[in-house]
Amino acid sequence: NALKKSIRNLDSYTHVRGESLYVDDVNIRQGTFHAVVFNSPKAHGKIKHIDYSKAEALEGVERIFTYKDIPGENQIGGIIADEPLFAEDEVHFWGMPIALIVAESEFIARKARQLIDIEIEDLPVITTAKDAKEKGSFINAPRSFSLGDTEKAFEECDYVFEGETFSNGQEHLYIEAQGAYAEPLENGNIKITSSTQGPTAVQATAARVLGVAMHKIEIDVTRLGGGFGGKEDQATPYAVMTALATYHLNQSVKLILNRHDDLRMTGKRHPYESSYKIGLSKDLKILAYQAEFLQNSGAAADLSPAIAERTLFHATNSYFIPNVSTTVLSCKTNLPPNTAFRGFGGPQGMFVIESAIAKAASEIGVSPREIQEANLLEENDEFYYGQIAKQVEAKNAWHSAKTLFNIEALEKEVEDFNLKNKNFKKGLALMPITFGISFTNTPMNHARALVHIYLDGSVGISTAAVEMGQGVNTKIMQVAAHVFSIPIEKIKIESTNTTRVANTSPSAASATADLNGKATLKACKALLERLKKVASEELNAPEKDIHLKDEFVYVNDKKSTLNWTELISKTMLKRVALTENAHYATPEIHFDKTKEKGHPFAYHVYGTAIVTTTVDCTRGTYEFDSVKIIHDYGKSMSEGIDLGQVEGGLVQGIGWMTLEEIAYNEDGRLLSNALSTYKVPDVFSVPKSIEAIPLETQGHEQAILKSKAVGEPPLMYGIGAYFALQNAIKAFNPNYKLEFHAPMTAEKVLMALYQNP
Ligand code: LUZ
Ligand code: MOS
Repeated sequence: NALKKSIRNLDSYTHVRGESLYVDDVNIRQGTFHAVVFNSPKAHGKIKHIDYSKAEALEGVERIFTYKDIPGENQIGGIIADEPLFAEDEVHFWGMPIALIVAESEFIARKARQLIDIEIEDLPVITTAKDAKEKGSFINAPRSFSLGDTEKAFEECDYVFEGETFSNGQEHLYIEAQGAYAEPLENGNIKITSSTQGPTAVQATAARVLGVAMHKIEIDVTRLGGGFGGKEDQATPYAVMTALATYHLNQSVKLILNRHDDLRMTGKRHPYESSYKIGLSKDLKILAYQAEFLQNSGAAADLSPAIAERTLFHATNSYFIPNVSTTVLSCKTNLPPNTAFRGFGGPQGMFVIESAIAKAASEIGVSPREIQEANLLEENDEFYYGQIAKQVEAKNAWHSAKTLFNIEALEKEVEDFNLKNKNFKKGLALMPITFGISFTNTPMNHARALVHIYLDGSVGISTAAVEMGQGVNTKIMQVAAHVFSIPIEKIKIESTNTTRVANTSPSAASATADLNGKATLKACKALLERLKKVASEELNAPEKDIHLKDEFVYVNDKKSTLNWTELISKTMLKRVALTENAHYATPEIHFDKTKEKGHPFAYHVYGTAIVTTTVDCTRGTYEFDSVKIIHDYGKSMSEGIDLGQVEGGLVQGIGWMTLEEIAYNEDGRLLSNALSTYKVPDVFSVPKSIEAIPLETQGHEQAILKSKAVGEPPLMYGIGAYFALQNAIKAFNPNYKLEFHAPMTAEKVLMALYQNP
């Protein structure tokens, strides 16, 4: 049974042996050049003069490419055409690409980079969203969603609270940095091996920049060493740069950013400065909620408008609120363009409502969880963007978590500990999540699969899915093994290649296994029908009685002598096609941007986490004792892979909320520019115990084999870590005034412990 729980990620064997192939492992052809990007040493300014002569004179330097060498458009912007590949007369962020140095080796290219003289006349630098708002610096027009009448509702509230929050950016820190390898084929065609989540975006942008037809550019992706959203849009420029050099030199060119360049040049999760107003009745019902989100978009649009939109979609998290009004402003600053990051703006929106609830609870003098519990979404509630909530599991997850993990006992443990201990305090928080599955941009929700059965009965599958460690290839293989009833060893998942599967959406939005899995399911089922017809002719039995099971043809429940391999060769002899290409588009979804209402999501994923922390009140350091999660996997088809996604997402969310601190100085220079100054979770900072128990549900028809999307939702459990820390601090320092300024680093915890003594 291909859907067994014990299925392993099919890459695990080559991963542990160090044999898995990444871009840097591609066999390069003789004479390949290596490239390094010359990028801006200032965040904002006019380029007065650049002197490349010393760099060009260095032995081993082949050529330096600038915007002047671009035969097509110097433009890589997707949603908005506002981002050049190479700067022309102005630079807009520290690290903005200006030129590509191509040399015999990376070492020489790097040395040449140091020999470039550049003179930049400084222009004013904006690094914060608030500053951008004050100066009227925006990417596009604001977006607003609303339901009911907030103004009127606030007047009827017993309690109204206002406040501000900040959540910082987050570095993707994929283990494999950005990189690409371009090679010239015949007739000016170019093949690019790219570490991208979006092969079609790379292909289309390369064609645009080179001024050639898309069919001249082929993109191939074997796997990524992590993406997390950082390679949805921002793998593109580096791939295009290698293609540009290959176009001119007719030779292969390889560009792999080193960590330092990657940290400095690429965008991150968007920092948000937000303000909220929340109104409640005496019985703790949230009657009105208003929020303004200032998104620090960076120097160009990138995916910011779509990310801003998802912030609005998730602004009410798991709660039903009858009167809501939210606005998001994408603020243009002089930081590298910020980009997709697991959760895609959703976590930023959810942090604000959780902060508002914590603030209200603290002011009213109740536990936040009373407010959370009183407002959980129910069946047929209306999300404030118009979708009617169906198969809602918010309360189910919440109450299951409370009972299964015995919340009373956990809370008593925390209380007892805090009574007995002076210098250590524990804190506990519950974090419910609700996350919408689908690209919010409806036209992106489709995928294709190309399935070949070879004449020996082995199977090769190509889809638009990019494997980035999330296990999507394993799931696709399971789908095919399930339909054909053959062992997974008979199936191979091919690289993701634009010549086999074209016009694809990026692997993103947690939707990759659903979209590509459904396309694979459709293709396999079509092939199965053909095979059954052949078997029915061979066995003289009606087609409806034919089944495939464990590599044999069955007539009703009776095993025939015809096995899978023989069936395939019979099919071949009858000249019946053993290849199928299928297209899948998510049904029923729609969204009207003029009204800001619709049904944008195929379904939602739910869950609840209970986070417990212990704070060392002398040092401000902390540990997470345990995270106990009830998660809505639907009917998981690959429990091990899904559990890995929950654990990884949780830890990444905890890192964002507590540990990872991106810092730019006033001049817009990245200070946290190495792993010595940017701290990510490690074995010492992961929770001492993580449990993630499946919620008993029926799954959802639009999820692949009812196995729900699992990529992004668990990240938001990490928000609970922030509030657990707040509660521990309050236990030590009752005068502490709650602050909502993430990440809650040890330094900030220490200051909070001794605030207002
Ligand atoms: N990418 C995108 C995403 O283009 N649209 C989305 O809605 C989305 N959501 C989550 C992650 N990436
Ligand atoms: Mo994404 S944040 O590339 O799903």
